[in-house]
Amino acid sequence: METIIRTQVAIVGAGPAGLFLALILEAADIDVVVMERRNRAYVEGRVRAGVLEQITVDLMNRLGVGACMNRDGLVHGGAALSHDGERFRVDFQALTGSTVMVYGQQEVTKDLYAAAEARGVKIAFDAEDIRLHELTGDHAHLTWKREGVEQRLDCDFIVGCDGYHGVSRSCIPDANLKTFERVYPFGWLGVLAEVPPCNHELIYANHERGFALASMRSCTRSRYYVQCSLDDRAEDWSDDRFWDEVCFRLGPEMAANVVRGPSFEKRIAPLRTFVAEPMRHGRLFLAGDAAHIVPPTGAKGLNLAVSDVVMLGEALSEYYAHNSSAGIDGYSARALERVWRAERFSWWLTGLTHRFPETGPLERRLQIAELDYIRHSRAAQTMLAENYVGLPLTLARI
Ligand code: RFL
Ligand code: PHB
Repeated sequence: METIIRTQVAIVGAGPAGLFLALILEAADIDVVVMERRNRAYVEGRVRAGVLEQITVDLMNRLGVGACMNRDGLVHGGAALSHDGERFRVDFQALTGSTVMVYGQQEVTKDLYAAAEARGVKIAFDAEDIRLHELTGDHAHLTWKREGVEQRLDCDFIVGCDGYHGVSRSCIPDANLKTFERVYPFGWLGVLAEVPPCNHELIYANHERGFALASMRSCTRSRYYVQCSLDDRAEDWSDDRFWDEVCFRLGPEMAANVVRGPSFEKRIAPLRTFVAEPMRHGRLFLAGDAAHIVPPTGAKGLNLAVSDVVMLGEALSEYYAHNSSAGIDGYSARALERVWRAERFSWWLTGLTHRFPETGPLERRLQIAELDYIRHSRAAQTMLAENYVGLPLTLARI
């Protein structure tokens, strides 16, 4: 038997993009239903991003979900870059007036779920085999199965917030979608450990043996990454091997500060640059990782998901409050302009800090020359800083 329900906006995917959008629309009195393939514990358990731009911090506060972040998050006014242990700091705050917030995506997700539950936002978990129908007509709807029973949701619009591997993007005919993709020839092995961080701010380290990143979740919990081969498996990396490699790549001075401890999460993530455009097809909009992926080097992924849904939230509010399609018609172009800037930054920072198969002695000396240039050029540091803290939602023009 089929169950039919109706809403104004159906959101596919209850990751950060889907949940932020649901809360934005709920605050504007727009009816939403969120469909999630997994269960809540699974989504809350995913360890991912750690750095929030000011636009994300502002949105959390505007939605009234910022209390834990304001209490537990760490405000960082800068970060360090290093090569072979030679380290220098880029002062974001002095260069741009802005800071970033170190607060885990896992915590953001928990805060969003708590608010969604308290505000009665409808989220259907364990929704199997979601399909999107009639995207270009006036009868857009979704179907899915729950415990074998087919369900149907009629709606005005569908927003695909279902990540890179989701179903939404694949519903757009090839002829209507242009994609750009680069898969990097290495991965990041990430570890979480209940030990104090080695430095009070993040360190992005270029080393002859490959990239390393020292990050954190709190004053007692560290997050480290090392560039690894795509053929590696996390099991190949004992904790000892991991700590030895982190210390080696950060250089002896920082290594002396690294506190080792048992890892409680160890995983390899692939790196990808990907953009699909446009981010709209008829009554379907794409937002977040469903439309674009950045390598994690610039900490942009989650923040880009946020800028998309802020723009889409404004556009849908305008549509419902003023019966105007101008915002939804302009959404894709507006979002993509910022997406491409962040793609460029993440691609550039990845190129500057990683070892590629083609990195020979010449390429490495060029990387070091560029790092030295950044170290001694206020203009170069400002470029890095303004991109790292996040470009404004409406891009400045000179
Ligand atoms: P998500 O988080 O992938 O959520 C998508 C949701 O959709 C569900 N889903 C479906 N639901 C229904 N039907 C289907 N067919 C579905 N298919 C999928 C999924 O179960 C899931 O719940 O995408 P979203 O919301 O767009 O959020 C994007 C961010 O999660 C992502 O960009 C960041 O994690 C990227 N990222 C970082 N971003 C930052 O801004 N700062 C960082 O410091 C940062 N570090 C990182 C990162 C990503 C990493 N990995 C693992 C790729 C570090 C790493 C290692
Ligand atoms: C993290 O803490 O997980 C993190 C921080 C900065 C990045 C990527 C990941 O660029």
